[in-house]
Amino acid sequence: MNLFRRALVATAAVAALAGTTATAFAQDIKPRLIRFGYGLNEQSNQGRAVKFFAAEVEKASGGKMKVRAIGAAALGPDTQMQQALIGGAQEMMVGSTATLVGITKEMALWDTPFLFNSAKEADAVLDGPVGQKVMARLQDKGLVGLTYWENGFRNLTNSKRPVQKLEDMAGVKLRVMQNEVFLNSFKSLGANAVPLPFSELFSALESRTVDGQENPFNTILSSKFYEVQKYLSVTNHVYSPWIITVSKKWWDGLSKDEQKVLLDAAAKSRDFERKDTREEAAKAVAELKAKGMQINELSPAEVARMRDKLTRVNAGIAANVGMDLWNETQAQLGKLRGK
Ligand code: TF8
Repeated sequence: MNLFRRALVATAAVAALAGTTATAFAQDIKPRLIRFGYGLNEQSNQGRAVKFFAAEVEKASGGKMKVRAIGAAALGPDTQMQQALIGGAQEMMVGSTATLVGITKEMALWDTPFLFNSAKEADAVLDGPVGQKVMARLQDKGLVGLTYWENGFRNLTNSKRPVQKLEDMAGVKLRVMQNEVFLNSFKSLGANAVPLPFSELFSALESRTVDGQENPFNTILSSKFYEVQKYLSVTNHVYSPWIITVSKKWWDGLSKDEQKVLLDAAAKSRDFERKDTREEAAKAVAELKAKGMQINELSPAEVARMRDKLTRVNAGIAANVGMDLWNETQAQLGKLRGK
Protein backbone atom coordinates (compact mmCIF):
# COMPACT_ATOMS: atom_id res chain seq x y z
CA MET A 1 0.00 0.00 0.00
CA ASN A 2 1.48 3.39 -0.89
CA LEU A 3 1.66 6.25 1.57
CA PHE A 4 -1.26 8.13 0.09
CA ARG A 5 -3.60 5.15 0.27
CA ARG A 6 -2.43 4.31 3.75
CA ALA A 7 -3.30 7.85 4.85
CA LEU A 8 -6.70 7.56 3.24
CA VAL A 9 -7.45 4.28 5.02
CA ALA A 10 -6.33 5.74 8.34
CA THR A 11 -8.54 8.80 7.90
CA ALA A 12 -11.48 6.62 7.04
CA ALA A 13 -10.89 4.50 10.15
CA VAL A 14 -10.75 7.57 12.39
CA ALA A 15 -13.88 8.96 10.78
CA ALA A 16 -15.71 5.67 11.35
CA LEU A 17 -14.66 5.60 14.99
CA ALA A 18 -15.62 9.22 15.52
CA GLY A 19 -18.94 8.47 13.85
CA THR A 20 -19.82 5.72 16.33
CA THR A 21 -18.83 7.71 19.37
CA ALA A 22 -20.61 10.79 18.05
CA THR A 23 -23.90 8.87 17.69
CA ALA A 24 -23.46 7.16 21.03
CA PHE A 25 -22.89 10.58 22.64
CA ALA A 26 -25.79 12.22 20.86
CA GLN A 27 -28.10 9.49 22.11
CA ASP A 28 -29.79 9.57 25.48
CA ILE A 29 -28.03 6.52 26.89
CA LYS A 30 -26.99 6.09 30.51
CA PRO A 31 -24.75 3.43 31.99
CA ARG A 32 -26.99 0.41 32.58
CA LEU A 33 -26.38 -3.04 33.93
CA ILE A 34 -28.73 -5.63 32.51
CA ARG A 35 -29.00 -8.98 34.24
CA PHE A 36 -30.09 -11.36 31.49
CA GLY A 37 -31.01 -14.83 32.72
CA TYR A 38 -31.58 -18.04 30.79
CA GLY A 39 -32.03 -21.72 31.53
CA LEU A 40 -29.76 -23.69 29.22
CA ASN A 41 -25.97 -23.77 29.45
CA GLU A 42 -23.49 -21.43 27.76
CA GLN A 43 -22.66 -23.98 25.05
CA SER A 44 -26.27 -24.24 23.91
CA ASN A 45 -27.93 -22.38 21.05
CA GLN A 46 -29.63 -20.28 23.75
CA GLY A 47 -26.29 -19.43 25.34
CA ARG A 48 -24.69 -18.48 22.03
CA ALA A 49 -27.57 -16.20 21.10
CA VAL A 50 -27.58 -14.44 24.49
CA LYS A 51 -23.87 -13.79 24.02
CA PHE A 52 -24.56 -12.37 20.57
CA PHE A 53 -27.32 -10.13 21.98
CA ALA A 54 -25.01 -8.88 24.75
CA ALA A 55 -22.31 -7.94 22.24
CA GLU A 56 -24.83 -6.09 20.04
CA VAL A 57 -26.15 -4.06 22.98
CA GLU A 58 -22.66 -3.08 24.12
CA LYS A 59 -21.64 -2.09 20.61
CA ALA A 60 -24.77 -0.05 19.85
CA SER A 61 -24.64 1.77 23.18
CA GLY A 62 -20.96 2.67 22.91
CA GLY A 63 -20.24 0.33 25.81
CA LYS A 64 -22.65 2.05 28.20
CA MET A 65 -25.24 -0.68 28.39
CA LYS A 66 -23.71 -3.88 29.74
CA VAL A 67 -25.47 -7.20 29.56
CA ARG A 68 -24.51 -9.68 32.24
CA ALA A 69 -25.54 -13.05 30.81
CA ILE A 70 -26.42 -15.57 33.52
CA GLY A 71 -27.17 -19.05 32.18
CA ALA A 72 -27.88 -22.56 33.44
CA ALA A 73 -30.83 -21.31 35.50
CA ALA A 74 -28.40 -19.75 37.99
CA LEU A 75 -31.08 -17.09 38.59
CA GLY A 76 -33.73 -19.78 38.93
CA PRO A 77 -36.04 -21.63 36.55
CA ASP A 78 -38.11 -19.67 34.00
CA THR A 79 -41.10 -19.14 36.31
CA GLN A 80 -38.92 -17.68 39.06
CA MET A 81 -37.12 -15.32 36.66
CA GLN A 82 -40.47 -14.15 35.26
CA GLN A 83 -41.54 -13.11 38.76
CA ALA A 84 -38.21 -11.34 39.29
CA LEU A 85 -38.79 -9.39 36.06
CA ILE A 86 -42.33 -8.47 37.08
CA GLY A 87 -41.10 -7.28 40.46
CA GLY A 88 -38.18 -5.38 38.93
CA ALA A 89 -35.44 -7.42 40.63
CA GLN A 90 -34.06 -8.64 37.28
CA GLU A 91 -34.03 -6.84 33.94
CA MET A 92 -34.21 -9.46 31.20
CA MET A 93 -34.49 -13.14 30.37
CA VAL A 94 -35.14 -15.56 27.56
CA GLY A 95 -37.19 -18.68 28.12
CA SER A 96 -39.99 -20.88 26.97
CA THR A 97 -43.36 -19.33 26.10
CA ALA A 98 -44.89 -22.44 27.70
CA THR A 99 -43.91 -21.31 31.17
CA LEU A 100 -45.67 -17.96 30.56
CA VAL A 101 -49.11 -19.50 30.08
CA GLY A 102 -49.93 -19.04 33.78
CA ILE A 103 -49.28 -15.30 33.35
CA THR A 104 -50.70 -14.71 29.86
CA LYS A 105 -53.15 -17.39 28.79
CA GLU A 106 -52.82 -16.52 25.08
CA MET A 107 -49.28 -17.98 25.15
CA ALA A 108 -50.92 -21.43 25.15
CA LEU A 109 -51.48 -20.96 21.44
CA TRP A 110 -47.84 -21.96 20.82
CA ASP A 111 -48.32 -25.24 22.67
CA THR A 112 -50.92 -26.45 20.19
CA PRO A 113 -49.70 -29.86 18.95
CA PHE A 114 -48.79 -29.89 15.26
CA LEU A 115 -49.75 -26.21 14.85
CA PHE A 116 -46.91 -25.49 12.42
CA ASN A 117 -45.72 -27.78 9.64
CA SER A 118 -42.44 -25.99 9.14
CA ALA A 119 -40.12 -23.42 10.66
CA LYS A 120 -41.13 -21.11 7.84
CA GLU A 121 -44.75 -21.19 9.00
CA ALA A 122 -43.65 -20.62 12.58
CA ASP A 123 -41.59 -17.55 11.60
CA ALA A 124 -44.48 -16.09 9.60
CA VAL A 125 -47.03 -16.45 12.41
CA LEU A 126 -44.73 -15.52 15.30
CA ASP A 127 -43.36 -12.43 13.53
CA GLY A 128 -46.75 -11.53 12.06
CA PRO A 129 -49.85 -9.93 13.61
CA VAL A 130 -50.85 -12.98 15.70
CA GLY A 131 -47.43 -13.36 17.31
CA GLN A 132 -47.22 -9.65 18.02
CA LYS A 133 -50.72 -9.59 19.54
CA VAL A 134 -49.89 -12.45 21.89
CA MET A 135 -46.64 -10.76 22.86
CA ALA A 136 -48.40 -7.45 23.55
CA ARG A 137 -50.64 -9.17 26.10
CA LEU A 138 -47.64 -9.52 28.41
CA GLN A 139 -47.62 -5.78 29.05
CA ASP A 140 -50.61 -5.75 31.42
CA LYS A 141 -48.75 -8.37 33.46
CA GLY A 142 -45.57 -6.39 33.93
CA LEU A 143 -43.51 -7.85 31.11
CA VAL A 144 -42.42 -6.52 27.72
CA GLY A 145 -41.78 -9.08 24.99
CA LEU A 146 -39.10 -8.16 22.46
CA THR A 147 -38.91 -11.06 20.02
CA TYR A 148 -39.31 -14.79 19.53
CA TRP A 149 -36.37 -17.11 19.10
CA GLU A 150 -36.54 -20.71 17.94
CA ASN A 151 -36.44 -23.46 20.55
CA GLY A 152 -37.67 -25.83 17.86
CA PHE A 153 -39.71 -28.87 17.01
CA ARG A 154 -39.87 -31.17 19.99
CA ASN A 155 -38.98 -34.85 19.98
CA LEU A 156 -39.37 -37.57 22.52
CA THR A 157 -36.62 -39.36 24.44
CA ASN A 158 -36.82 -42.02 27.14
CA SER A 159 -34.82 -44.69 28.87
CA LYS A 160 -37.40 -47.50 28.71
CA ARG A 161 -38.07 -48.51 25.13
CA PRO A 162 -38.22 -47.15 21.60
CA VAL A 163 -41.54 -45.39 21.09
CA GLN A 164 -42.69 -46.59 17.70
CA LYS A 165 -46.41 -46.59 18.20
CA LEU A 166 -48.90 -44.92 20.47
CA GLU A 167 -49.11 -47.92 22.80
CA ASP A 168 -45.38 -47.65 23.56
CA MET A 169 -46.11 -44.45 25.50
CA ALA A 170 -48.21 -46.33 28.04
CA GLY A 171 -46.82 -45.95 31.51
CA VAL A 172 -43.78 -43.92 30.44
CA LYS A 173 -43.17 -41.39 33.19
CA LEU A 174 -42.61 -38.30 31.13
CA ARG A 175 -41.43 -34.90 32.27
CA VAL A 176 -43.47 -32.12 30.66
CA MET A 177 -43.24 -28.34 30.80
CA GLN A 178 -45.31 -26.74 33.51
CA ASN A 179 -48.66 -26.03 31.93
CA GLU A 180 -52.04 -27.64 31.38
CA VAL A 181 -51.71 -28.04 27.61
CA PHE A 182 -48.56 -30.15 27.87
CA LEU A 183 -49.99 -32.10 30.77
CA ASN A 184 -53.22 -32.86 28.89
CA SER A 185 -51.46 -33.56 25.61
CA PHE A 186 -49.26 -36.28 27.05
CA LYS A 187 -51.92 -37.71 29.29
CA SER A 188 -54.07 -38.15 26.20
CA LEU A 189 -51.20 -40.06 24.60
CA GLY A 190 -51.22 -42.45 27.53
CA ALA A 191 -48.02 -41.26 29.21
CA ASN A 192 -47.70 -40.61 32.90
CA ALA A 193 -47.00 -36.87 32.55
CA VAL A 194 -45.12 -35.10 35.35
CA PRO A 195 -44.59 -31.30 35.22
CA LEU A 196 -41.07 -30.25 36.25
CA PRO A 197 -38.92 -27.16 35.70
CA PHE A 198 -36.19 -27.63 33.12
CA SER A 199 -33.47 -26.97 35.70
CA GLU A 200 -34.43 -30.19 37.53
CA LEU A 201 -34.71 -32.32 34.43
CA PHE A 202 -31.24 -33.79 33.99
CA SER A 203 -31.03 -35.11 37.54
CA ALA A 204 -34.62 -36.41 37.36
CA LEU A 205 -33.65 -38.40 34.28
CA GLU A 206 -30.38 -39.54 35.80
CA SER A 207 -32.00 -40.76 39.01
CA ARG A 208 -34.84 -42.30 36.98
CA THR A 209 -37.40 -40.22 38.83
CA VAL A 210 -38.78 -39.82 35.32
CA ASP A 211 -38.23 -42.07 32.29
CA GLY A 212 -38.36 -39.52 29.55
CA GLN A 213 -38.78 -35.97 28.32
CA GLU A 214 -39.37 -34.08 25.09
CA ASN A 215 -37.26 -31.27 23.63
CA PRO A 216 -35.69 -30.23 20.33
CA PHE A 217 -32.58 -32.08 19.07
CA ASN A 218 -30.40 -29.09 20.01
CA THR A 219 -31.30 -29.31 23.69
CA ILE A 220 -31.02 -33.11 23.83
CA LEU A 221 -27.48 -32.55 22.59
CA SER A 222 -26.41 -29.43 24.54
CA SER A 223 -27.93 -30.61 27.83
CA LYS A 224 -26.30 -34.03 27.35
CA PHE A 225 -29.55 -35.93 27.74
CA TYR A 226 -27.94 -38.65 25.58
CA GLU A 227 -25.96 -39.61 28.68
CA VAL A 228 -29.14 -40.66 30.49
CA GLN A 229 -31.57 -41.42 27.65
CA LYS A 230 -31.24 -44.29 25.21
CA TYR A 231 -34.20 -43.88 22.86
CA LEU A 232 -35.12 -40.95 20.70
CA SER A 233 -38.33 -40.93 18.68
CA VAL A 234 -38.66 -38.29 16.00
CA THR A 235 -42.17 -37.02 16.68
CA ASN A 236 -41.95 -33.27 15.91
CA HIS A 237 -45.16 -33.04 17.92
CA VAL A 238 -44.99 -29.33 18.60
CA TYR A 239 -42.90 -26.27 17.70
CA SER A 240 -41.67 -24.37 20.76
CA PRO A 241 -40.66 -20.74 20.59
CA TRP A 242 -38.48 -18.95 23.08
CA ILE A 243 -39.27 -15.35 23.92
CA ILE A 244 -37.07 -12.51 25.15
CA THR A 245 -38.80 -10.58 27.90
CA VAL A 246 -37.94 -7.41 29.80
CA SER A 247 -39.14 -6.18 33.17
CA LYS A 248 -41.77 -3.54 32.36
CA LYS A 249 -40.96 -1.64 35.54
CA TRP A 250 -37.39 -1.25 34.31
CA TRP A 251 -38.29 -0.77 30.63
CA ASP A 252 -40.59 2.17 31.43
CA GLY A 253 -37.65 3.98 33.01
CA LEU A 254 -35.49 3.70 29.88
CA SER A 255 -35.13 6.47 27.29
CA LYS A 256 -36.44 5.90 23.77
CA ASP A 257 -32.82 5.56 22.59
CA GLU A 258 -32.08 2.89 25.18
CA GLN A 259 -35.23 0.99 24.26
CA LYS A 260 -34.22 1.20 20.61
CA VAL A 261 -30.80 -0.29 21.37
CA LEU A 262 -32.53 -3.29 22.96
CA LEU A 263 -35.14 -3.65 20.22
CA ASP A 264 -32.56 -3.52 17.44
CA ALA A 265 -30.27 -5.99 19.19
CA ALA A 266 -33.24 -8.30 19.78
CA ALA A 267 -34.14 -8.23 16.07
CA LYS A 268 -30.56 -9.02 15.08
CA SER A 269 -30.28 -11.75 17.70
CA ARG A 270 -33.45 -13.37 16.38
CA ASP A 271 -31.97 -13.79 12.92
CA PHE A 272 -28.67 -15.03 14.35
CA GLU A 273 -30.37 -17.46 16.73
CA ARG A 274 -32.74 -19.01 14.21
CA LYS A 275 -29.96 -19.57 11.69
CA ASP A 276 -27.60 -21.02 14.29
CA THR A 277 -30.31 -23.26 15.77
CA ARG A 278 -31.32 -24.62 12.37
CA GLU A 279 -27.75 -25.35 11.40
CA GLU A 280 -27.14 -27.17 14.66
CA ALA A 281 -30.41 -29.13 14.45
CA ALA A 282 -29.52 -30.32 10.95
CA LYS A 283 -26.35 -31.95 12.28
CA ALA A 284 -27.68 -33.07 15.64
CA VAL A 285 -29.24 -36.40 14.69
CA ALA A 286 -25.94 -37.76 13.42
CA GLU A 287 -24.19 -36.53 16.55
CA LEU A 288 -26.78 -38.04 18.87
CA LYS A 289 -26.43 -41.34 17.03
CA ALA A 290 -22.67 -41.15 17.43
CA LYS A 291 -23.23 -40.57 21.17
CA GLY A 292 -25.07 -43.89 21.28
CA MET A 293 -28.73 -42.94 21.09
CA GLN A 294 -31.07 -45.27 19.28
CA ILE A 295 -33.17 -43.11 16.99
CA ASN A 296 -36.40 -44.05 15.29
CA GLU A 297 -38.81 -42.28 12.97
CA LEU A 298 -42.52 -42.92 13.28
CA SER A 299 -44.49 -44.43 10.45
CA PRO A 300 -46.95 -42.00 8.82
CA ALA A 301 -49.81 -44.11 10.14
CA GLU A 302 -48.55 -43.79 13.73
CA VAL A 303 -48.00 -40.06 13.36
CA ALA A 304 -51.61 -39.81 12.18
CA ARG A 305 -52.84 -41.73 15.24
CA MET A 306 -50.82 -39.51 17.56
CA ARG A 307 -52.04 -36.42 15.79
CA ASP A 308 -55.60 -37.58 16.16
CA LYS A 309 -55.23 -38.09 19.92
CA LEU A 310 -53.41 -34.79 20.36
CA THR A 311 -55.75 -32.65 18.34
CA ARG A 312 -58.43 -33.50 20.86
CA VAL A 313 -56.78 -30.95 23.14
CA ASN A 314 -57.22 -28.26 20.47
CA ALA A 315 -60.76 -27.29 21.37
CA GLY A 316 -59.64 -26.57 24.91
CA ILE A 317 -56.73 -24.44 23.72
CA ALA A 318 -58.95 -22.50 21.32
CA ALA A 319 -61.42 -21.73 24.11
CA ASN A 320 -58.60 -20.63 26.42
CA VAL A 321 -56.79 -18.33 24.01
CA GLY A 322 -60.05 -17.01 22.55
CA MET A 323 -61.77 -17.96 19.31
CA ASP A 324 -60.75 -14.73 17.52
CA LEU A 325 -57.06 -15.39 18.02
CA TRP A 326 -57.47 -19.07 17.18
CA ASN A 327 -59.36 -18.31 13.94
CA GLU A 328 -56.91 -15.61 12.91
CA THR A 329 -54.07 -18.11 13.33
CA GLN A 330 -55.84 -20.77 11.31
CA ALA A 331 -56.69 -18.22 8.60
CA GLN A 332 -53.05 -17.14 8.29
CA LEU A 333 -51.90 -20.75 8.17
CA GLY A 334 -54.50 -21.50 5.51
CA LYS A 335 -53.14 -18.63 3.41
CA LEU A 336 -49.55 -19.76 3.91
CA ARG A 337 -50.53 -23.23 2.77
CA GLY A 338 -52.22 -21.81 -0.30
CA LYS A 339 -55.74 -22.76 0.73
C1 TF8 B 1 -38.21 -26.99 28.45
C2 TF8 B 1 -37.87 -25.94 27.41
C3 TF8 B 1 -36.52 -25.29 27.79
C4 TF8 B 1 -36.68 -23.84 28.15
C5 TF8 B 1 -35.33 -23.19 28.47
C6 TF8 B 1 -34.80 -23.54 29.81
O1 TF8 B 1 -38.25 -28.15 28.13
O2 TF8 B 1 -37.85 -26.49 26.16
O3 TF8 B 1 -35.67 -25.31 26.71
O4 TF8 B 1 -37.55 -23.69 29.18
O5 TF8 B 1 -35.49 -21.81 28.36
O6 TF8 B 1 -38.43 -26.60 29.58
